[in-house]
Amino acid sequence: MSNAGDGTIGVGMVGHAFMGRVHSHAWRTVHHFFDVPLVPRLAVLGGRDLDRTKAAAAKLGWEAVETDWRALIARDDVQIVDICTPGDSHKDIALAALAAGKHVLCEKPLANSVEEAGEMAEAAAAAAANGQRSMVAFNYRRVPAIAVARRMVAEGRLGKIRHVRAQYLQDWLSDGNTPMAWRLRKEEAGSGALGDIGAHIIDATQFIVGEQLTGVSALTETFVHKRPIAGDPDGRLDDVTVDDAALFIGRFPSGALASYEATRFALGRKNSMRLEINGEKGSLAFDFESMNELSYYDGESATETAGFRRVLITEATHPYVGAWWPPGHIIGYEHTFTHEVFDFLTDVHNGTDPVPSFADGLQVQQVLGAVEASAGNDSRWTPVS
Ligand code: SOE
Repeated sequence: MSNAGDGTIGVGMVGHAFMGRVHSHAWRTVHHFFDVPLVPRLAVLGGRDLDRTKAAAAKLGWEAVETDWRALIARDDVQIVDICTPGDSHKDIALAALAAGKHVLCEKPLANSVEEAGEMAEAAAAAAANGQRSMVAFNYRRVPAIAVARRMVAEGRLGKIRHVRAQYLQDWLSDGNTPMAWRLRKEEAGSGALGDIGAHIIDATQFIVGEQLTGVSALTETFVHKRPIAGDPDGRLDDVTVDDAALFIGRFPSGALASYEATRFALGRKNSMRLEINGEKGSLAFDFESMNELSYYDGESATETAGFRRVLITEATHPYVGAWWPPGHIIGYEHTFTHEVFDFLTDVHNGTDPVPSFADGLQVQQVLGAVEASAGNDSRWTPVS
């Protein structure tokens, strides 16, 4: 479906903070590096404040602005609605966009609750029958090294999987004087580190091992309960109503055991998403802070010089890499979003359903819900339903 039969397709994006900026970069650049079947037009940027949205549109390359997302959705020059807002508006915007016949890309986590995610997944499935495509933006699936890890597990290079170990470590909230933000209010974000970055390691590990968690036991903690309101002349504090850290263990149907840690208080770790998979025949280790590298231990060739090998994932044969630079000329965080919109545009053109789907987003939401239920019930073992 393209808006004028000229091989282009109009995008309307709601939100222009961090995710809006990196999505804009992806929509702007994708057709310069990938053979996209549809060239995206950055038609409309949605934001609440007219002046700030106009300034963002000028900086990020959007043709027009709207201060009401309903007006953005109603426009004839918008075929794709890209949701880059806090989680409390994901459901309303996605349901309205699907009802209006648009394709939808929605940032993670899909929603702020299992119930909301369920409504979204149901609406997306119905819309798919009408040729509308939807995707939840778990961008780390499109890190080449993570795509290679999934391929190696699927090929049996690690054998039967025994352990899945994932930590997502940031430190931008370590200082108790860091002001309040929407990510710290339950009514806006749904949860704290758990939904913001825990969702990523849940999705990334399930993507790599090719199966889904059946149950969890969890701990969550809020270290700093009150934070200053930015710019408040009286120095007033506001309540933090989400978790600052979440630790949980889980089990996969194959019997593999899993451990997860998500925190924004790991002082010194900036965006360290660390994954390690241990199998009968080999192990893989990854750290997003060295996102072009994968460490591989081949148990089949264990000799006196055995050890983890550093594999640079920058060959043209590696997923997505061929579109960029020669071997060794590494890529970054923003490239994963370009990969994401390339795949989304390809699915929209081909009439195939993107992954991760809203149903995948719902399943991650169900894991998040089980973690919160367990943490609130003496860390009791809680099935993922
Ligand atoms: C903040 O923790 C954040 O911006 C997340 O919201 C993103 O999903 C992650 O990619 C980087 O860190």
